[in-house]
Amino acid sequence: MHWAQWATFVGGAVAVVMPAVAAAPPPKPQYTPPLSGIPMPVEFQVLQDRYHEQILGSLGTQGCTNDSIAKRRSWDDLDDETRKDYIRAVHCLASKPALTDKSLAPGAVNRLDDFTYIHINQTNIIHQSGYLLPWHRLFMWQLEEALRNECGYKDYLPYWDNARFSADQSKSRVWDGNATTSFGGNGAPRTPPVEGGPDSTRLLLLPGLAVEFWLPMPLGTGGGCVTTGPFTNLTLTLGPVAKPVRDTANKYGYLPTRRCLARSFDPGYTGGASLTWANATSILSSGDIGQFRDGIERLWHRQSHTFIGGDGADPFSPTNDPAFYVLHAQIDRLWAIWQGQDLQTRTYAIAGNRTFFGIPLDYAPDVPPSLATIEDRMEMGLGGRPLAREGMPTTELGRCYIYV
Ligand SMILES: [Cu+2]
Repeated sequence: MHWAQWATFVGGAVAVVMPAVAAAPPPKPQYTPPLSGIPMPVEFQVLQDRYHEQILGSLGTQGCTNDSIAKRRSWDDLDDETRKDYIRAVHCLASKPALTDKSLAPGAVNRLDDFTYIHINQTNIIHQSGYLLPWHRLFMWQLEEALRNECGYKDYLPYWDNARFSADQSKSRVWDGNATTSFGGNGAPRTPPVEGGPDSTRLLLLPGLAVEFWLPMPLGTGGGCVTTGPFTNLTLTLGPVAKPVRDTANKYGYLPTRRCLARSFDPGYTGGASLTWANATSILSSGDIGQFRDGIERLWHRQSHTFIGGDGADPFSPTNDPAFYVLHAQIDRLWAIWQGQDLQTRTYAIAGNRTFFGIPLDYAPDVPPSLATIEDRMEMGLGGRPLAREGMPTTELGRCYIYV
């Protein structure tokens, strides 16, 4: 694809003026500042441009091509019809029966719960490990396929461009609380109010590890049910899993616990100090996958979840919050841009242990830490057991998408 054509969909409404003289060099890609949020700085544009060039340059004339490649876009750049259609399709999955075996998870009621079940089941293997990126890439592709094939969604998985809204995340169309085109806003304040304010933390136990691991979680500014947007009546049944007490009766939250969707926005992760363009650019400048995976997990992924708080911040069942998928699409986008700086050496790069920080699991406490390889199998749920390397390219093995 010619840069001029490319820029028209990258920039949306951009009109690229063709040179008057046919022999003149093609115009440089035009980046149009968005209508909202902080424009993409030039350092990030350079990285994104190279990713686009590399991916498009790698495509052939069969399978995934320049014409067939899907564009995953910022939620803030979709039109309202597409946003409404996405939300409709999420509700559609929430209304279809779960496929997960009831004996595995009695609380799995609907198709969204199938995704939450396997995320809970794999949490200690797919976070702070080598599988973080390929597992979630496949996971979200499966969700995208379900939205499209089972519920008729026409577009592709959008992402929450949190860098663009680092000054105030609530200004993003993801969080503006609109009844049909957003994911809703903050949760209601806790009643009675907690001591210590939004910055104080409580410790949550992560079950399943051979050591006691308590995760500090800020209390945030909400904590109650989401009161705006299209998910105010969403009923959750799986989770919560990370709790302030040891819950031996419902260790992984597989038993039904009917409740609303809770959020607790954390002011510590909005207001310009984190989730910024500068931090994203810095993470993308990582020279190897070990540095990149550590950076994105420690400096981006965690902050994104903690900003949302509530159900979306439970490390096991954050998928209960439909915003999980736009959050992780942004993680996937940053990985794709990193890979796209050098597809040859970076597409299949992997670094990390086979479990959460290499900690043995409680059912196998004597297994020493070992390193993940791209030939390892990953559990995707409903019988899917692909190799890690099968979760790495974005334009092969049935996948065909690019982030714009
Ligand atoms: Cu996850």
